[in-house]
Amino acid sequence: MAVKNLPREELVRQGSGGCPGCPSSLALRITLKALGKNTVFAIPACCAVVCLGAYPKTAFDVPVVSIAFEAAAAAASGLCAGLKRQGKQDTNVVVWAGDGGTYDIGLQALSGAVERETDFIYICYNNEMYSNTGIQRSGATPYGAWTTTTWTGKTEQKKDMPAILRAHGLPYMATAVPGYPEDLFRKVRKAMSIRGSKYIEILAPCPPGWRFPMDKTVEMSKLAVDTGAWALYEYENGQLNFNLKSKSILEKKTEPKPIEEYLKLQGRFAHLFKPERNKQVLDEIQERSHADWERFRKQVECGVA
Ligand SMILES: Cc1ncc(C[n+]2csc(CCOP(=O)(O)OP(=O)(O)O)c2C)c(N)n1
Ligand code: SF4
Repeated sequence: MAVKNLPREELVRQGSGGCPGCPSSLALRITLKALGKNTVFAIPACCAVVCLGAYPKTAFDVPVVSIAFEAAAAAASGLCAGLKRQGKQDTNVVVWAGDGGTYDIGLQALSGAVERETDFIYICYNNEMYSNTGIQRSGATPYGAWTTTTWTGKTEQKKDMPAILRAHGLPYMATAVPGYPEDLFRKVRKAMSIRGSKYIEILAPCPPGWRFPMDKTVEMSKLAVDTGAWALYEYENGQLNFNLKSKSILEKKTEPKPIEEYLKLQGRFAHLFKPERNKQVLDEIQERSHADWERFRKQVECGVA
């Protein structure tokens, strides 16, 4: 579906407290266009709930359960049980959480809800840090990135959260970026058509946290895909299927752009370029990315995800 054909109805109202260029708010608008009004959200502590949902004003045009940081997926299980009891099984139960609430503090609840085969969609908008509380590192922060708790660059690699989810044997998972709204819309609609637990992870380039101009959010998310720093794919029936530019990178029809082109536009990696270029760390990041793609190729070849 082309962007111009997406539903006109806006379920994220004007006047939210999100920063200009907020990737979470942008992705949420697209996601809600796919979900429609028959939706209830469970949202843990994160930017989305603070910026869009603060009482007595709210930018959400659907009901939201604002829940403790660690408990969003458990709340979704409860919502599903309550709706089932009321005979309302056609309502979309959706968690919208940051990477802190997903990779770190909400992981146990998420794992439990998926194991219980809760019929919900869990969406992680991954801005690769705890932005709401002042840009601290999370389990999703990439190697080398500055945050207020990794002053000289993170020295550990990020978790492979999608692989952890796939290991739960869930029926559907997908990745997306705000820069390709049609792709995100289609994936949300697909998740809605499948029973059981679905997981979607959206890369969310955050201008204040990543230190780039606020009019570049869409561009940054597309550059993540073009450089292979972020892969667009779906996992269904035990198979991985790559989408858009990521498909041609996987099939070696397109060479990804050098990852430096993506990193050098983000102030959080400025220490890798100034006062001089840190060849060792930049090479490590590039090699790691190549290795990730080789692993994807093997997984697709062998049909093992
Ligand atoms: C148990 C608990 N610990 C810490 C906090 C403080 N806190 C609120 S939001 C937040 C950061 C959330 O990070 P993330 O989930 O990545 O979402 P983002 O802020 O990036 O949107 C933290 C640490 C809290 N509310 N509850
Ligand atoms: S800090 Fe980032 S994720 Fe949070 S509201 Fe601002 S742009 Fe959005």
